Amino acid sequence: MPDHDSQLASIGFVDGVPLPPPDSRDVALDASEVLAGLTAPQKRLSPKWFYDQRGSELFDEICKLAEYYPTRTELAVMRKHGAELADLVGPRAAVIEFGAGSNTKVRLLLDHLIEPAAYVPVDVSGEYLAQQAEELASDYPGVHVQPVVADFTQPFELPEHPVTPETNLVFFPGSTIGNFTRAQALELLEVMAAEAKPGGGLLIGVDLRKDPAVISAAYNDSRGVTAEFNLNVLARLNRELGATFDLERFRHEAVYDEDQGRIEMRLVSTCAQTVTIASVDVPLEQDEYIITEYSHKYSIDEFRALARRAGFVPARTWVDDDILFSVHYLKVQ
Ligand code: AVJ
Repeated sequence: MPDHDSQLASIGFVDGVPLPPPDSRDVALDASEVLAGLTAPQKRLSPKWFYDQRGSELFDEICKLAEYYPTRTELAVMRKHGAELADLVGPRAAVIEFGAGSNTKVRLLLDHLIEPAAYVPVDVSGEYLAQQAEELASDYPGVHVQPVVADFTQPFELPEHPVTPETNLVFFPGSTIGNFTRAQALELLEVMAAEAKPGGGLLIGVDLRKDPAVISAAYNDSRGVTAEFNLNVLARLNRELGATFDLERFRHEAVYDEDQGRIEMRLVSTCAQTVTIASVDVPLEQDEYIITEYSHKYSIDEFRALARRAGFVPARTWVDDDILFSVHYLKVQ
């Protein structure tokens, strides 16, 4: 039974004083999922656990790095082609965002769309979702904002709207699709096609295959922010699960596999050691690593072919002048 203070804290108040708004899209740690990953033959941790308060701040720092091109390039592409996109989508769309990400991107989208009818952010993190939704609702009074707390990798029910939208536009920016393997990405695209419904569409940001040196630099920045972001997940396991990771005994590594078209982020054990997590001893050999994230890269044709298999018809793809990043608009017929 939670005490009075923690009950209040969970609804955003301590001693009657409102807590500062959460600025992390925190996904709670699941001890059994953590342990399953760390006791598997190839040790792994899910990238969804990166984004505690500190991790979210570090990710914002990453987005400002000279070497990390995806965020600013995607925004520039959306800004440049927003009017054309709005014409293609048509009026009174319901925007269904998979994951409540940065408000900046959905604002840019809503600013371009013709009389957008609704905004439905879907995320597992209810608190962050509610805060983002509230901000948007007050700035876009004409848009019916209705957050849905759900795991978007599984089919979910769309809410009823007071105004029937003309069309559904699923929105999945940021190349978050890259976190999923190609097989998982296909499944997720199938869920998106089902949510968009015939006549609807998908607007998705996808990082492109390119010179491996450019990709490597984006995940091995000279200031070491990505390394700190990666290592931060261990600090979080220590704090929240009482784990005994010594951050000095792990180093960040990000390797680009050109054949697979993906970055593999790792935490490498610099010596033979044993870490305890929730009373379970986990031995690590020297140079053994934990995979913390995949970031898949696609060619334009490769992504379109994958989307076709999920039931989409590619309508338009926009890229920047340097062909670093792609934004696809795909339709369900
Ligand atoms: C948020 C998954 C798109 O893969 O580039 C950035 C996360 N990890 N630097 C990416 C990330 C390390 C990012 N995504």
